[in-house]
Amino acid sequence: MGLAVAQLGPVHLSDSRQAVVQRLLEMMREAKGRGAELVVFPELALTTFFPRYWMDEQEAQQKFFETAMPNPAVQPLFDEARKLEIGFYLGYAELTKAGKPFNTAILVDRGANIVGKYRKIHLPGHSDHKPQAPFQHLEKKFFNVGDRGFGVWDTMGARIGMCICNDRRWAETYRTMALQGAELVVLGYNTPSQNIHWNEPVHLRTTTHLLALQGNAYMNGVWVAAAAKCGSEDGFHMIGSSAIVAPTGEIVARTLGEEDEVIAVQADLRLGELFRQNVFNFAKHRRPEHYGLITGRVGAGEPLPQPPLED
Ligand code: CDT
Repeated sequence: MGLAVAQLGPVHLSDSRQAVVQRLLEMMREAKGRGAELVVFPELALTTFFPRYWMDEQEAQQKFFETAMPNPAVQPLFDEARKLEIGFYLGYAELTKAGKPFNTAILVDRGANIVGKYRKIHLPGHSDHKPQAPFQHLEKKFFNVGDRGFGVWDTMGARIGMCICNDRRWAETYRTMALQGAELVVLGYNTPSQNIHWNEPVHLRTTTHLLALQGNAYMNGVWVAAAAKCGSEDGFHMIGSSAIVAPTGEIVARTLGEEDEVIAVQADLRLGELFRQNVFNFAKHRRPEHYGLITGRVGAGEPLPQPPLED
Protein backbone atom coordinates (compact mmCIF):
# COMPACT_ATOMS: atom_id res chain seq x y z
CA MET A 1 0.00 0.00 0.00
CA GLY A 2 1.22 3.48 -0.81
CA LEU A 3 1.05 5.08 2.61
CA ALA A 4 1.72 8.72 3.51
CA VAL A 5 1.71 10.79 6.68
CA ALA A 6 1.09 14.52 6.32
CA GLN A 7 2.48 16.38 9.32
CA LEU A 8 1.05 19.84 9.97
CA GLY A 9 3.20 22.63 11.31
CA PRO A 10 1.62 25.08 13.74
CA VAL A 11 -1.98 26.25 13.38
CA HIS A 12 -2.38 29.54 15.24
CA LEU A 13 -5.53 30.90 16.87
CA SER A 14 -5.91 33.39 14.04
CA ASP A 15 -5.68 30.76 11.26
CA SER A 16 -8.96 30.00 9.50
CA ARG A 17 -10.16 26.49 8.71
CA GLN A 18 -10.05 27.44 5.02
CA ALA A 19 -6.34 28.28 5.30
CA VAL A 20 -5.62 24.99 7.06
CA VAL A 21 -7.55 23.03 4.44
CA GLN A 22 -5.41 24.67 1.72
CA ARG A 23 -2.31 23.33 3.47
CA LEU A 24 -3.88 19.87 3.79
CA LEU A 25 -4.74 19.96 0.06
CA GLU A 26 -1.15 20.78 -0.86
CA MET A 27 0.08 17.83 1.16
CA MET A 28 -2.61 15.51 -0.22
CA ARG A 29 -1.39 16.32 -3.75
CA GLU A 30 2.21 15.72 -2.75
CA ALA A 31 1.28 12.41 -1.11
CA LYS A 32 -0.51 11.31 -4.26
CA GLY A 33 2.48 12.35 -6.38
CA ARG A 34 4.67 10.16 -4.21
CA GLY A 35 2.49 7.10 -4.76
CA ALA A 36 0.24 7.25 -1.71
CA GLU A 37 -3.19 5.62 -1.72
CA LEU A 38 -3.91 6.77 1.84
CA VAL A 39 -2.70 9.90 3.65
CA VAL A 40 -2.88 10.36 7.43
CA PHE A 41 -3.55 13.87 8.79
CA PRO A 42 -3.22 14.90 12.49
CA GLU A 43 -5.56 14.97 15.49
CA LEU A 44 -7.77 18.12 15.69
CA ALA A 45 -6.26 19.09 12.37
CA LEU A 46 -8.54 22.00 11.49
CA THR A 47 -7.74 24.33 14.41
CA THR A 48 -5.09 25.16 16.93
CA PHE A 49 -4.78 22.68 19.83
CA PHE A 50 -7.48 24.56 21.78
CA PRO A 51 -7.54 22.33 24.94
CA ARG A 52 -4.54 24.41 26.06
CA TYR A 53 -6.83 27.41 26.68
CA TRP A 54 -9.19 27.87 29.64
CA MET A 55 -12.73 28.75 28.46
CA ASP A 56 -16.21 27.40 29.01
CA GLU A 57 -17.55 24.50 26.98
CA GLN A 58 -19.96 26.68 25.02
CA GLU A 59 -17.22 29.00 23.82
CA ALA A 60 -15.01 26.05 22.85
CA GLN A 61 -17.84 24.43 20.92
CA GLN A 62 -18.69 27.62 19.07
CA LYS A 63 -15.13 28.31 18.01
CA PHE A 64 -13.51 24.96 17.49
CA PHE A 65 -16.07 22.18 16.87
CA GLU A 66 -17.60 20.88 13.62
CA THR A 67 -21.33 20.18 13.59
CA ALA A 68 -21.22 18.41 10.22
CA MET A 69 -18.60 16.48 8.27
CA PRO A 70 -17.94 17.31 5.54
CA ASN A 71 -18.89 20.97 5.85
CA PRO A 72 -18.21 23.86 3.46
CA ALA A 73 -14.73 24.58 4.85
CA VAL A 74 -13.62 20.94 4.56
CA GLN A 75 -15.49 20.02 1.36
CA PRO A 76 -12.48 20.85 -0.90
CA LEU A 77 -10.53 18.07 0.80
CA PHE A 78 -13.24 15.55 -0.03
CA ASP A 79 -13.49 16.86 -3.62
CA GLU A 80 -9.74 16.60 -4.16
CA ALA A 81 -9.59 13.13 -2.60
CA ARG A 82 -12.27 11.94 -5.03
CA LYS A 83 -10.44 13.53 -7.96
CA LEU A 84 -7.06 12.08 -6.97
CA GLU A 85 -8.53 8.78 -5.79
CA ILE A 86 -6.70 8.93 -2.49
CA GLY A 87 -8.06 7.99 0.93
CA PHE A 88 -7.43 9.95 4.12
CA TYR A 89 -7.64 9.98 7.93
CA LEU A 90 -8.62 13.30 9.49
CA GLY A 91 -8.98 14.35 13.12
CA TYR A 92 -11.39 17.08 14.22
CA ALA A 93 -13.54 18.20 17.15
CA GLU A 94 -17.05 16.80 16.63
CA LEU A 95 -20.26 18.17 18.14
CA THR A 96 -23.02 15.62 17.51
CA LYS A 97 -26.61 16.52 16.66
CA ALA A 98 -27.47 15.64 20.27
CA GLY A 99 -24.85 18.19 21.42
CA LYS A 100 -22.20 15.69 22.58
CA PRO A 101 -18.57 16.75 22.09
CA PHE A 102 -15.96 14.23 20.97
CA ASN A 103 -12.34 14.23 19.80
CA THR A 104 -12.98 12.37 16.55
CA ALA A 105 -11.22 10.92 13.52
CA ILE A 106 -12.70 9.72 10.25
CA LEU A 107 -11.44 7.34 7.60
CA VAL A 108 -12.38 8.40 4.09
CA ASP A 109 -12.00 6.03 1.12
CA ARG A 110 -10.78 6.82 -2.40
CA GLY A 111 -14.30 7.70 -3.49
CA ALA A 112 -14.43 10.35 -0.71
CA ASN A 113 -16.93 8.28 1.31
CA ILE A 114 -16.61 8.36 5.10
CA VAL A 115 -16.20 4.65 5.83
CA GLY A 116 -15.14 4.80 9.48
CA LYS A 117 -15.42 7.01 12.53
CA TYR A 118 -13.48 6.79 15.80
CA ARG A 119 -14.00 8.86 18.96
CA LYS A 120 -10.99 9.18 21.26
CA ILE A 121 -11.16 6.91 24.30
CA HIS A 122 -8.06 7.78 26.35
CA LEU A 123 -8.54 11.48 27.12
CA PRO A 124 -5.48 12.92 28.89
CA GLY A 125 -5.22 16.06 30.99
CA HIS A 126 -7.69 17.53 33.46
CA SER A 127 -11.04 19.33 33.67
CA ASP A 128 -10.21 21.91 36.37
CA HIS A 129 -8.51 25.26 35.82
CA LYS A 130 -4.78 25.21 36.65
CA PRO A 131 -3.88 28.92 36.64
CA GLN A 132 -0.30 28.22 37.80
CA ALA A 133 0.43 25.95 34.82
CA PRO A 134 2.04 27.45 31.69
CA PHE A 135 -0.93 26.13 29.69
CA GLN A 136 -3.93 23.87 30.18
CA HIS A 137 -4.68 20.39 28.85
CA LEU A 138 -8.48 20.37 29.04
CA GLU A 139 -9.42 17.30 27.04
CA LYS A 140 -11.31 15.92 30.05
CA LYS A 141 -13.37 19.13 30.14
CA PHE A 142 -14.09 19.57 26.45
CA PHE A 143 -14.66 15.98 25.25
CA ASN A 144 -16.75 12.98 26.21
CA VAL A 145 -15.02 9.60 26.32
CA GLY A 146 -15.41 7.91 22.94
CA ASP A 147 -18.44 5.64 22.64
CA ARG A 148 -17.59 3.59 19.56
CA GLY A 149 -14.81 1.26 20.76
CA PHE A 150 -11.63 0.61 18.78
CA GLY A 151 -12.98 -0.06 15.30
CA VAL A 152 -11.23 -1.75 12.39
CA TRP A 153 -12.35 -1.39 8.76
CA ASP A 154 -11.76 -3.41 5.58
CA THR A 155 -11.16 -0.63 3.11
CA MET A 156 -8.71 0.41 0.41
CA GLY A 157 -7.24 -3.09 0.25
CA ALA A 158 -6.22 -3.19 3.91
CA ARG A 159 -7.64 -3.82 7.37
CA ILE A 160 -7.24 -0.48 9.09
CA GLY A 161 -7.73 0.58 12.71
CA MET A 162 -7.89 4.14 14.00
CA CYS A 163 -6.92 5.76 17.27
CA ILE A 164 -5.99 9.26 18.40
CA CYS A 165 -2.92 10.67 20.15
CA ASN A 166 -2.84 9.53 23.79
CA ASP A 167 -4.42 6.19 22.73
CA ARG A 168 -1.08 5.35 21.09
CA ARG A 169 0.57 5.04 24.49
CA TRP A 170 -1.77 2.26 25.68
CA ALA A 171 -1.11 -1.40 24.88
CA GLU A 172 -4.85 -2.15 25.02
CA THR A 173 -5.50 0.11 22.02
CA TYR A 174 -3.40 -1.88 19.60
CA ARG A 175 -4.20 -5.32 21.00
CA THR A 176 -7.93 -4.69 20.69
CA MET A 177 -7.44 -3.80 17.04
CA ALA A 178 -4.95 -6.60 16.35
CA LEU A 179 -7.52 -9.07 17.72
CA GLN A 180 -9.75 -7.87 14.88
CA GLY A 181 -7.01 -8.61 12.37
CA ALA A 182 -5.80 -5.05 11.89
CA GLU A 183 -2.84 -4.72 9.52
CA LEU A 184 -2.39 -0.98 9.83
CA VAL A 185 -3.13 1.48 12.66
CA VAL A 186 -3.42 5.16 11.74
CA LEU A 187 -3.43 8.06 14.17
CA GLY A 188 -2.89 11.77 14.59
CA TYR A 189 -1.46 13.58 17.62
CA ASN A 190 -0.78 16.92 19.33
CA THR A 191 1.87 16.37 21.99
CA PRO A 192 3.00 19.43 23.98
CA SER A 193 6.79 19.37 24.49
CA GLN A 194 6.46 20.50 28.06
CA ASN A 195 4.92 18.30 30.75
CA ILE A 196 2.78 20.51 33.02
CA HIS A 197 2.42 17.79 35.68
CA TRP A 198 6.05 17.06 36.53
CA ASN A 199 9.51 18.19 35.46
CA GLU A 200 10.09 15.78 32.61
CA PRO A 201 13.17 16.27 30.38
CA VAL A 202 11.86 17.54 27.04
CA HIS A 203 13.62 14.88 24.96
CA LEU A 204 11.57 12.17 26.71
CA ARG A 205 8.44 13.39 24.96
CA THR A 206 9.84 12.25 21.63
CA THR A 207 11.45 9.11 23.06
CA THR A 208 8.25 7.83 24.67
CA HIS A 209 6.22 8.71 21.56
CA LEU A 210 8.46 6.63 19.28
CA LEU A 211 8.85 3.86 21.86
CA ALA A 212 5.08 3.44 22.05
CA LEU A 213 4.69 3.29 18.27
CA GLN A 214 7.58 0.89 17.77
CA GLY A 215 6.84 -1.49 20.63
CA ASN A 216 3.17 -1.78 19.83
CA ALA A 217 3.74 -2.17 16.08
CA TYR A 218 6.05 -5.11 16.78
CA MET A 219 3.97 -6.76 19.53
CA ASN A 220 0.88 -6.71 17.33
CA GLY A 221 2.41 -7.28 13.88
CA VAL A 222 0.91 -4.07 12.49
CA TRP A 223 2.08 -1.07 10.53
CA VAL A 224 1.60 2.21 12.39
CA ALA A 225 1.33 5.61 10.69
CA ALA A 226 1.32 8.62 13.03
CA ALA A 227 0.86 12.28 12.02
CA ALA A 228 1.77 15.20 14.30
CA LYS A 229 0.53 18.73 14.46
CA CYS A 230 3.67 20.37 15.78
CA GLY A 231 5.96 23.33 16.17
CA SER A 232 5.09 26.45 18.10
CA GLU A 233 1.38 27.34 18.05
CA ASP A 234 1.21 30.92 19.35
CA GLY A 235 4.27 30.18 21.51
CA PHE A 236 3.17 26.72 22.72
CA HIS A 237 5.52 24.10 21.34
CA MET A 238 4.55 20.55 20.34
CA ILE A 239 6.78 17.68 19.19
CA GLY A 240 7.13 16.55 15.58
CA SER A 241 8.65 13.16 14.69
CA SER A 242 5.69 11.96 12.68
CA ALA A 243 6.54 8.41 11.70
CA ILE A 244 5.67 5.30 9.77
CA VAL A 245 6.66 2.15 11.67
CA ALA A 246 6.79 -1.37 10.22
CA PRO A 247 5.62 -4.52 12.04
CA THR A 248 9.31 -5.20 12.71
CA GLY A 249 9.17 -2.25 15.10
CA GLU A 250 11.50 -0.28 12.86
CA ILE A 251 10.92 3.31 11.79
CA VAL A 252 10.65 3.33 8.01
CA ALA A 253 10.10 7.07 7.62
CA ARG A 254 10.20 10.02 10.01
CA THR A 255 9.74 13.74 9.49
CA LEU A 256 12.81 15.94 9.77
CA GLY A 257 11.26 19.28 10.74
CA GLU A 258 8.31 20.86 12.52
CA GLU A 259 6.52 22.38 9.54
CA ASP A 260 4.13 20.92 6.99
CA GLU A 261 5.91 17.80 5.74
CA VAL A 262 4.92 14.63 3.91
CA ILE A 263 6.59 11.25 4.39
CA ALA A 264 5.61 8.31 2.20
CA VAL A 265 6.48 4.62 1.91
CA GLN A 266 5.34 1.51 0.09
CA ALA A 267 4.05 -0.55 3.01
CA ASP A 268 4.14 -4.31 2.43
CA LEU A 269 1.11 -5.40 4.41
CA ARG A 270 2.23 -9.06 4.26
CA LEU A 271 5.15 -8.25 6.52
CA GLY A 272 2.87 -8.26 9.57
CA GLU A 273 1.66 -11.74 8.66
CA LEU A 274 5.11 -13.16 9.45
CA PHE A 275 4.78 -11.95 13.02
CA ARG A 276 1.12 -12.86 13.35
CA GLN A 277 1.81 -16.42 12.20
CA ASN A 278 4.88 -16.98 14.30
CA VAL A 279 6.02 -15.23 17.49
CA PHE A 280 2.68 -13.40 17.90
CA ASN A 281 0.34 -16.11 16.64
CA PHE A 282 -2.50 -15.07 18.94
CA ALA A 283 -4.63 -18.18 18.46
CA LYS A 284 -1.72 -20.47 19.36
CA HIS A 285 0.02 -18.56 22.12
CA ARG A 286 -2.25 -16.08 23.90
CA ARG A 287 -3.50 -17.10 27.38
CA PRO A 288 -6.55 -14.92 28.05
CA GLU A 289 -7.46 -17.04 31.11
CA HIS A 290 -4.53 -15.24 32.77
CA TYR A 291 -5.40 -11.76 31.53
CA GLY A 292 -8.62 -11.21 33.49
CA LEU A 293 -7.22 -8.23 35.43
CA ILE A 294 -6.80 -6.28 32.23
CA THR A 295 -10.54 -5.80 31.94
CA GLY A 296 -11.41 -6.54 35.59
CA ARG A 297 -9.37 -3.70 37.11
CA VAL A 298 -8.89 -0.07 36.13
CA GLY A 299 -6.24 1.08 38.63
CA ALA A 300 -3.56 -1.14 40.13
CA GLY A 301 -4.61 -3.03 43.28
CA GLU A 302 -3.32 -5.72 45.60
CA PRO A 303 -1.32 -8.71 44.28
CA LEU A 304 -3.51 -11.72 43.46
CA PRO A 305 -3.52 -14.60 45.96
CA GLN A 306 -1.03 -17.26 44.84
CA PRO A 307 -1.46 -21.05 45.06
CA PRO A 308 0.72 -22.68 47.74
CA LEU A 309 4.35 -23.19 46.65
CA GLU A 310 4.05 -26.96 47.10
CA ASP A 311 1.00 -27.19 44.85
N1 CDT B 1 -3.43 15.19 22.51
C1 CDT B 1 -2.94 14.29 23.38
O1 CDT B 1 -3.57 13.30 23.69
N2 CDT B 1 -1.71 14.58 23.93
C2 CDT B 1 -1.11 13.75 24.92
C3 CDT B 1 -0.33 14.57 25.89
C4 CDT B 1 -0.33 13.89 27.18
S1 CDT B 1 1.03 14.18 28.13
C5 CDT B 1 1.96 12.74 27.92
C6 CDT B 1 -0.18 12.69 24.36
O2 CDT B 1 -0.25 11.55 24.82
O3 CDT B 1 0.64 12.97 23.50
